[in-house]
Amino acid sequence: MSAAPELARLVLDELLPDVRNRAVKALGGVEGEAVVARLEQHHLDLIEPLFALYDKKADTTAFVRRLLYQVVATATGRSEPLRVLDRRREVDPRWFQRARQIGYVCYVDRFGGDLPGVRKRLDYLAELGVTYLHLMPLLKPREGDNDGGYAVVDYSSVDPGLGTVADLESLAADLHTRGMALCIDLVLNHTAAEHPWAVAAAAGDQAYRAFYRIFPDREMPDRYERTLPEVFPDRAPGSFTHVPDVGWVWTTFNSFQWDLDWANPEVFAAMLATILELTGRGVDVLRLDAAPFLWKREGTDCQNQPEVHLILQALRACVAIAAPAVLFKAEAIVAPQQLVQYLGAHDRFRPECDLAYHNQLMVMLWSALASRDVTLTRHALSRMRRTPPSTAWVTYLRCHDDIGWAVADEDAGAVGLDPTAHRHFLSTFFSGDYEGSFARGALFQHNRRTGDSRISGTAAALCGLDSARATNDRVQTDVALRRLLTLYSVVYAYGGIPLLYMGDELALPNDPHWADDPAHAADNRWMHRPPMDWSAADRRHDPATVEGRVFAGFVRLARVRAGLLALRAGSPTELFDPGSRSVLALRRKHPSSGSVVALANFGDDAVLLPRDSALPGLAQDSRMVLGAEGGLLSPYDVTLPAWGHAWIAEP
Ligand code: OTU
Repeated sequence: MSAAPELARLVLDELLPDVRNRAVKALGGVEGEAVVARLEQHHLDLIEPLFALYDKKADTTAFVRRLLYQVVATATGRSEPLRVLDRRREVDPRWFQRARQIGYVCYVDRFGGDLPGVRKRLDYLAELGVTYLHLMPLLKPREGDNDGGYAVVDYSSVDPGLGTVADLESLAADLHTRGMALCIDLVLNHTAAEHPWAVAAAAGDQAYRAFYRIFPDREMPDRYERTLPEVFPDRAPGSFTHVPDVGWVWTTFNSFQWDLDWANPEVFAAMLATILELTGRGVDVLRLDAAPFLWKREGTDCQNQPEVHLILQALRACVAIAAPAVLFKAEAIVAPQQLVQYLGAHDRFRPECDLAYHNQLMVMLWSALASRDVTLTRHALSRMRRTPPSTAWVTYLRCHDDIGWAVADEDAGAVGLDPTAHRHFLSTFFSGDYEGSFARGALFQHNRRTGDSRISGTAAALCGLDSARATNDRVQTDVALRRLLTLYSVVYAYGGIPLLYMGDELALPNDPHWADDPAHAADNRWMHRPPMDWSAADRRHDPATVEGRVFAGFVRLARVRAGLLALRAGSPTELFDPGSRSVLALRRKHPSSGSVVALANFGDDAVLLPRDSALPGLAQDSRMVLGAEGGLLSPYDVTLPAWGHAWIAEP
């Protein structure tokens, strides 16, 4: 990268006067100068990675100049309401770390029918304290099976079944009026096979062939596949698809999802244009789908390559100049050591994504639930590298995907578990096949070669609610609900933006009709993507119902969380051992407001924690702010019921 600073200087010297002219002319002196300042602030974070990625392929100077003009044009063309958001968030760059941030994830059609329908449901979300709405893929997908929208044919249009671009803009504006942010998916790794770029490539257009990775024969695919894991071994084995008259196309996921070749600078430019366009629609957060897969290298698993991070850093810098209100969220469901890097936690910090899914927390919560033992959970989470204070996790329990058992061999080994056996136990337990298991999930993508499998099922079903309801067992129903809320109490306390997955607030069961749609029948992830049950939602204020109890639990979690400064993101979470194998204990500190301790019991029995030994250092007049008992904290001990939880706050 040695020549990059020199190049950066050149570019800046040449561009600055012109950018200043344009920006001041478009936005006036105050705002125009801010654009110039952003360019000065971020240009190195843009130029260095681009230089490292593309210098051998393109005239980097000309390429950078071209991109920067696009970026500046976006900045100067932003609407006034969006520039107000830019301004606010530049003044308050940690806005997304607030304790009052609560996320909600849903499918547009399954939640509200269409985008205008979602607008009508915002009061419902407000009841849950939601400040961040992640709408599942909504850009125009291919017809038929499109992997839940992750196979896009047109990044500039909204799926006509869901609405229009204007509807998206109106929804974003509504959300902003309510202080809510909008997150949407951006599928960066691949397009649909029917995307015009892919169609042109298939027709022989050389420029577009270079957008994808297409091989004339099996030689290279075979070489890559020696070290490539399969993502969908059942449904879409291998990582390449033979397309007649075209060749072998790299398709990491389904055969209709063609991987883009990010080694081609024109792919970078094209996706940047897409991103810049979306920032203009009022989108606040882009979920970068399948980020780890962007760069391929023979002899590796083709995930988390260093170039992936360079790409994200360069895109990040572009957006920081063009639309500083907008955040990136990494969807990198990878091992913990690799995961933190998406937040910029490399040996040297580099601004990268602002948010990333804490999939390790998610996996470790389920692991603790099945084993009634938090030793592995505590060990694995404590071992993670600290994340930069300017970033935040999104914490979650369930999402639309399967659960893959990302249990690191060294973590399992360190606590005396056989990693393969433990992963196998988790799959067997949550599929319900394990003797005495309360869970009712299903195996996803069982790999006959490696023996690995993942799990599908709603949170409620995995917590035992479906099995309890099937036998009308009131006691087990109660226990299942406690498990669900206790798991979520950790998600809400961990320090990040907690994401509530649509339907969990009503403990929705697995969708019994998931396979009825032929486009879904081969993919059992649809069992945990049930349509919103609005008649169940109508019972949410009735405490005599399951829905009423769960919903009230979530409302309470949100309300209490919002008042606890220590739960804001941006500072480390400390896990400690309160002297019980079944109790996960964590402490969050805030410099001015005192700490919060969150306790979650994963055991079948109540646990009594003597205050002196289990919770040392906690201020005498601390209060129980959340928990079965509520109210005052005994000076002597804390009792956690089976599957119960408690939050204790220092005054
Ligand atoms: C993502 O998931 C989406 O969340 C899935 O719904 C899509 O099917 C997929 O991309 C393709 O677009 O492997 O099993 O490390 O784990 O990107 C799901 C990230 C997946 C991958 C993740 C991927």
